[in-house]
Amino acid sequence: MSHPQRCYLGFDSSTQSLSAILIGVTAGRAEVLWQHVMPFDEAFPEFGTVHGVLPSVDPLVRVSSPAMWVKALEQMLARVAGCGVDMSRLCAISGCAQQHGSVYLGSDEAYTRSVSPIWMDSSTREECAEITATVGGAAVLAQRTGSRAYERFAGPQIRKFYKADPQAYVGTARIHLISSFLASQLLGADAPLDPGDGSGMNLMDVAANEWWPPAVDATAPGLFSKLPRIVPSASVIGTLAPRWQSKYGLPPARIIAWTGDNSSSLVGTGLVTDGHVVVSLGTSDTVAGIMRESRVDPGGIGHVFGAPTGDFMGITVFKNGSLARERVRDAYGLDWAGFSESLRSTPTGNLGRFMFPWFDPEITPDVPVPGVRRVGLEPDDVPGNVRAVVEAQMMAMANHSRWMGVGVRRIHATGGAAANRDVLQVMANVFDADVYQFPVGNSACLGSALRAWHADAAASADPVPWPEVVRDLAAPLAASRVSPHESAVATYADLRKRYAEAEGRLRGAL
Ligand code: XUL
Repeated sequence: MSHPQRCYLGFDSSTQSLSAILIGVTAGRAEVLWQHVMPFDEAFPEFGTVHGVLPSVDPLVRVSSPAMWVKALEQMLARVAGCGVDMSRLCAISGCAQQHGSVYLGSDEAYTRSVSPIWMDSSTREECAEITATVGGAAVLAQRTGSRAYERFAGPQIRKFYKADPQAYVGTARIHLISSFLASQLLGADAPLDPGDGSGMNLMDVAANEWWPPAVDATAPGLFSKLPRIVPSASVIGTLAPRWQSKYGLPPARIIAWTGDNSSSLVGTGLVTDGHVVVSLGTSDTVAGIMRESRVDPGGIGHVFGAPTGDFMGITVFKNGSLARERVRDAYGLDWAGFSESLRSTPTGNLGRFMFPWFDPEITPDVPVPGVRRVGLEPDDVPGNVRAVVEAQMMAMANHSRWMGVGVRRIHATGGAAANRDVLQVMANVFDADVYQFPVGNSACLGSALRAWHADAAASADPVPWPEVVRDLAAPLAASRVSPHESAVATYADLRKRYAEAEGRLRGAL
């Protein structure tokens, strides 16, 4: 193993696992030194999660365990300490987490709520309506906070908690997002939030990067004092707590503000300027890109979040991502090779047959009542259903990301399913864009390590420009390019319209 001058550690606390990546930087060149993934279900069975989520009788409720995330972080620190790299060179640590999840703490830092609602939760329809009405309508809320009210966003979730358990709410001194909660664990003190994650709350003024008082007041009484401070993404927020230094022999590394997984993924796929998009095929499927100015979606789909570069990011989020693909695969007893074979053996456009893979309530479009819908497709047609789920996801992503106004010529693909080139071929054909893969699969986690480097260099009065930070590890692999096929592009241009019409009809009938 080489001996880099400086090391940087990045974490990603996602829905299903905690990951860590350690990078080394020598004379401006970066390399990955070590990485590790801990899947929550297998590593921490005592918490009883399934795909990282606690079982719930109500299909709209999706919560997880903050105590599990802390345990994972501590175990990961132990692994980092024992990974064989000289840790005296560790200069800075950052991280990211699944967005929107909120953690509730008393003044003694004990949990005032043992569970955390996460991004998959859709149980706050009523609270969304109340907040929207109080601030003067969806357009006003979207204009200020970057999004109309969304059920998974922390603001509506906080309101629901306040209404359900006012006493516990009053006893709550601090409400963190998962990112700032885990950063606090590393600091051994209360950590601030960055705008990339703060913008996923329906509480922050996205242009000013400050809490927006009308939304804070509309959400719950006395909320302002319970919210963390907001600091720029590249802020040094302290050093690794003495407790971790002595327990694991780690140095007083700088802690850089944590962010949301989607903004971190922008860095981890080299998207530090506008003009391209990243499509992430993970537990959630997302389409995101950098925006120079905040342009809110007039249709009320999608969000404007803060970007790690200090710009804005446009993003559209789909709940039925990898778990929907897995459900189709499992329903027909396939493995991923069989899934790919089905894609290859079926015609582009699937003979005009559609699936709407709403296994869970969908975010985009807003589908509160789950249930898979098929148009012209028999449920027992194995390859037809495999093609249908992939085409549906790609057409929905292409249709519902048009509002960002980014002419998509090139897509940076990440997330587990981005390893599957048959899936990427459908993506290229539907979007009519070249699709690229990346050397490091976990772009959110890599983004954390790169953000740590970027912020540490800036704080050391030796700034490294973003294009240099992403050059070695987050550049698309030229040889991985998947290009669109002309005839398939024409087929999808027509099919996308028909898919959108069918989607509108189905939603109208809900
Ligand atoms: C973003 C969102 C998801 C989670 C997944 O708005 O809800 O992408 O961040 O971890």
